Amino acid sequence: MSKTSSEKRSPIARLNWLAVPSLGVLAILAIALSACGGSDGGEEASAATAGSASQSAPTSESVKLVIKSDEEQGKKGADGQWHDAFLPADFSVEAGATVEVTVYNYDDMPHSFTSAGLDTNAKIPSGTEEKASKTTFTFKAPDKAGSYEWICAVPCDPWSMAHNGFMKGHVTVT
Ligand SMILES: [Cu+2]
Repeated sequence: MSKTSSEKRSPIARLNWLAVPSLGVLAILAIALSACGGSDGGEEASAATAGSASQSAPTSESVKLVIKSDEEQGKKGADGQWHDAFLPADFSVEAGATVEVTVYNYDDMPHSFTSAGLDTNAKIPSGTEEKASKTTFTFKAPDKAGSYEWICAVPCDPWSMAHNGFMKGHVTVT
């Protein structure tokens, strides 16, 4: 142990000196690194669909939803006011797919994603503006294409509960 601590700066200085003629190697490394960096974005994009790629037989897909309250300017209604909303409230899935839904709730009120047609009743606990609650649930998309309504069954923003695109919406099965 004492030998390591006795090592001083000279090895580092030597390394620097050695690095000068190997600029070509560094350039190649830089290119390789930037190539890796470039694929990062793609990696993230494919991560969302990784579930569908790995489970080949019945298709699976994932959907991410965010809930924001009126105070957090969730979504502006036709009445000109901000309202609680699922963002988005309407989305499409493939017929027969296993759909994994992840909901981030930034509202300090609980909500639900309830749909008889989709055989789903997911309770979504409250979160905070700083830290959303995260809820993941899965439903099987019907084999029959069409538009399936869901509602929030937890009493919340009355206007939102009465208007599509806020606390109710449609899942389009294609
Ligand atoms: Cu609600």
